Amino acid sequence: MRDLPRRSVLSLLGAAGLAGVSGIATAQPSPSAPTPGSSNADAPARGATALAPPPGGWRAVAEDVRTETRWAWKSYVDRAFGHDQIKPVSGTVEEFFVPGHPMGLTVVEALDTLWLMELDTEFAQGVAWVKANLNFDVDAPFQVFETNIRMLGGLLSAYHVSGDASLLALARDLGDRLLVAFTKSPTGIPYRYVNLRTGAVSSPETNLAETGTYITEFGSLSNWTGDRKYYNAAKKALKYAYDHRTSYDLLPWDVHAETGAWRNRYATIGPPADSYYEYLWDGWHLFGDRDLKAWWDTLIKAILRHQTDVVNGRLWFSQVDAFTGARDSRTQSELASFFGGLFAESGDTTRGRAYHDSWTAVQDRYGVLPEGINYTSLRPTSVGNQLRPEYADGALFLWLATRDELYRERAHRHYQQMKQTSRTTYGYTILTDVTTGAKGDFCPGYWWSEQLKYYWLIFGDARRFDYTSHYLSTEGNIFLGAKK
Ligand code: IFL
Repeated sequence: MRDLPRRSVLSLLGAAGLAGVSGIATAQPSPSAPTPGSSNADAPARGATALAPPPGGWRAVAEDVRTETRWAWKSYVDRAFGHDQIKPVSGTVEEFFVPGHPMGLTVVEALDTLWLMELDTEFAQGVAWVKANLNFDVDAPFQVFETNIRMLGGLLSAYHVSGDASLLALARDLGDRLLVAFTKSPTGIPYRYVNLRTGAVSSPETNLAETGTYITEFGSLSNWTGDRKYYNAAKKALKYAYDHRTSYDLLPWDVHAETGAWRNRYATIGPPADSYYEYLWDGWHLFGDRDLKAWWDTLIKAILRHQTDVVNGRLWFSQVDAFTGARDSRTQSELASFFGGLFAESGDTTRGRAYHDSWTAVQDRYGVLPEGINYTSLRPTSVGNQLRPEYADGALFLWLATRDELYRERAHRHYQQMKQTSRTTYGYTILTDVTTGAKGDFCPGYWWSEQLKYYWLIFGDARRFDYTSHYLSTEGNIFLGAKK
């Protein structure tokens, strides 16, 4: 494994399935994918949309994002400091991992965002809390996937931006405790839960995302500690699922960690599969591992061939039977909307744009994306919105790849809409119904790590972010590209 890959790669993604998508019927595949770890830094794409920036320019929008972050952080510190999540309507708290046992989730999720925004007092306050309080010797089962992307990822990104060795030591301690979920499994697919103190594992019934969303956290831990065991465990789990793909090169989304048997027949790009695919690309991007690139190429080609579904001129990806390729459902989870950005990162900005366009039609209709839709009618299948970042994530990575102002416009509308619908007494909250605007009382940890950061990077021309070489994890954690 190498620290910083330097190879150029060829895009193996064709334009299959795009014919008939509104405005891009003659779309061609992008001639080449970006060098891993890089993006097209300055050049706007040919055909980029000429849009006037808002009054005051994008910098003013970025400053507003920073002001909102500082305000929400103050409420969190005043009302909930050290608790996993604030309930911003009532000003009370909620734990995420273990009932009644705070792990400071919001602190850990927020750290690299605060640093990138140059909110140095707040960053120092968060790091001080972590050093004084965070302890993983807890006698309780922790969900391996969530603990990895949120806590391990948050500590690693805080280490990346600060170079503070005590944060890496905490990350290593946590990594060792999580690793047991992999090493105790006969297949190498991790159990869903591990007791962080005793190492007792539970819940072998798992899924694709919880099988394969580790390689960038575990790989960065390997790079920074010099111990390859974390990378190897994460790759083994990815490989097990890949090696057992169906004859259609598709992966059902549920699997058993002990037997390795698929637990259902169906393939989706949404949850609970989504970030398995994301981490194949990301592992190649970050570590230059050719196996991961080859697995990505095979699986994405099959997804494009069997799951592409163009309805009313819009690009979607249906749920299909992985053993026959037959369509099962025309619903789509909002969580899949980050794929627009993932396509762009992999060099396919045409398809990325088309998929982001599809979700833009949903945003235009409801203001805020519902958790799920039937894409033939665009009607919600689930009317809530858990303060989701995926559409802004897609906008950022499409903008990084093309520099088309269109994506800033879209991210700006997402931000404005969030301010209008989710801002409340002590921060930002989820919506229980996007069609009525009814609010819940809960601010998820990822809000601090994801959309605040995505907005800051897309509007801010951030001095501390390397726009030419960077990596953000599925949780938005930065493992490459902090400019100190
Ligand atoms: O934890 C977040 C992360 O982006 C992810 N899945 C869902 C969350 C945000 O919606 O991988």
